[in-house]
Amino acid sequence: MRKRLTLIALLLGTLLPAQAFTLTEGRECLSLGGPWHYIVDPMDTGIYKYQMQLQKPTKRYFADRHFYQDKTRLIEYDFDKAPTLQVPGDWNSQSERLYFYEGSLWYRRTIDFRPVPGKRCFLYFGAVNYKCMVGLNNTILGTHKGGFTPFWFEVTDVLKEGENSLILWVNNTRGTDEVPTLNFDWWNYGGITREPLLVSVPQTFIRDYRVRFDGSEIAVSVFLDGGSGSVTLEIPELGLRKKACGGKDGVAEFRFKASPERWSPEHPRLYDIHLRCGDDALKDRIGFRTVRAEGEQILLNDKPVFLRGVAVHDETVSPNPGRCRNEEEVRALLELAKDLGCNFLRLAHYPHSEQMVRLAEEMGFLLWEEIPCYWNINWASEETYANAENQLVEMITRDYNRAATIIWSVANETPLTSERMSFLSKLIDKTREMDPTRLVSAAIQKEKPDLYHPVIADELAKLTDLVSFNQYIGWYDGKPADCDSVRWTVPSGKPVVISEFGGGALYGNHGSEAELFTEEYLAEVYRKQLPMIMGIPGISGMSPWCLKDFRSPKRPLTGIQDDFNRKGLVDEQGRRKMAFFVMQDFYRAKAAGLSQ
Ligand code: GCB
Repeated sequence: MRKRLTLIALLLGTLLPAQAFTLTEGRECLSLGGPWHYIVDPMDTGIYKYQMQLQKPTKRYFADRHFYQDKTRLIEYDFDKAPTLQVPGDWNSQSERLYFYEGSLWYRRTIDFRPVPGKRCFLYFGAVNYKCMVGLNNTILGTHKGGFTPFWFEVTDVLKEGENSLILWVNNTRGTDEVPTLNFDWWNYGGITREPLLVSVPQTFIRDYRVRFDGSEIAVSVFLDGGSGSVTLEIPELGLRKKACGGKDGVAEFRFKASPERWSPEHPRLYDIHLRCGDDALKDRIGFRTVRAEGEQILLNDKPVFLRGVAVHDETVSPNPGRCRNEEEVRALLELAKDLGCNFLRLAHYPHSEQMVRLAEEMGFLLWEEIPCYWNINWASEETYANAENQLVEMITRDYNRAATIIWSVANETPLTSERMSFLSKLIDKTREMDPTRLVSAAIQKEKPDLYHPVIADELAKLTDLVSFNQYIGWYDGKPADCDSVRWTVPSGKPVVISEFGGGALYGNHGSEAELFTEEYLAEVYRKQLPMIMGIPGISGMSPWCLKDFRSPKRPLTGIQDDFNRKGLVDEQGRRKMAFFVMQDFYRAKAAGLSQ
């Protein structure tokens, strides 16, 4: 019984403690991207014996045995002959038979390895949706759950010279107690969706570092792994070169006065930073800025900023979209947002890739990053909380040094219950404990006493730095013209950000302004929404829903939706709808200081 329980815990995914691993220039990384053999396993045959008794995981598919090498033995799988999927990449967009697939799937590739004496090796995964168990040479390294954040395992003692077998059991089954839960409005793309790497580092290496800037002082903490030593920090363009010793805990601290040029959307200035400790050297690019909420304003570098935003899913611009796999695909999305006139992105509804965050920073977007506490997750469950917190910690840990990120968001459209309140207030506390330098938010909802007098009454807004809410007047509530008569009651004293508004239209579908899903209707939603939004006291920004039509199994209307949520300002191929130009005109005028 005990054995069974341990294995079940393993299958369900015990949580790895979130650890940082800075992966920038200077790291020796071997990409494990490319074709991986896969076996679809809806019944978990690779784990269970035929009467569903759990096998020791190492007894079944992790053993990587081959039928075709010796046909006198009954082995009913062989990865060598199995088809392949590209990694990184979701499985749904790569094979028609996996389009709707939710369940278990096995991945296997080999790694040809030549050990270098004195080096340590780590396997790093950018993201695997949703949970996985990782085996190397028939040793289970561990499990991870949460589909959007990175994790890693040390494999120094498991790798061997020559051919190594790396196997992942991945499962994207939705679950009541999971984060997100059973019901969400995007595609449940499964698989090894972000790049896996084999990373080699010296015995003692710089695991991570954190930079803080308060306007006059830069503080840097450097975290060493495998020992301690003297750390050198250089920011050549500031003429800075400093040394500090890592203490017993392996942390080296720096603190000095500096006046770097500030990072901002108009001037996304990044500085090279070099860190050295013994044989380990890291190079990164970082920006310096301050952000805070003061009264009803968001101050970036002490000046009020209006967030000209748009909400984005991590999905490619393509007739057959999937999760973004590389910089080019991320860039295609960001260029659309640039053309729209944005200085801000809401990265919805889960952590996007590090590539996305870094490119957005280079291109001058402020960012809202979010975890998938979406709609109605199991607020009463301690495990669900631990999972949500772990995803939050992994997200903050990964992106702590990104100047572009100004908002951490803990939830989207969650119900007003006391269990949810205590769950989210704990998450907010955790966010502030990890990072007191950024704003904390959550996308809440309006109360609906009557269409014309919506009230934002959610107590959660008392705990966050912003009052952010989603509203769909002109789509889910009333008609576009109703916006003219709406009077909002919104808590005062904090900046207000409209985290969603919009409606649906099929690109190229034209008709009257009264006909739903036409480009004309959607353009009218935007024309009516914008003056209404600008009349809300404290308004400091907005992120219309959303940049691009995205896949969702909740949108089956044949001939119009065909499995796409049609609320994009562009369609899945990037073709601009009329509403795009309404928004673009508004943002251009706003940027030029011509509108309110
Ligand atoms: C929302 C959700 C978003 C949905 C959107 C819609 O409020 O936050 O995830 O996709 O509405 O299209 O209904």
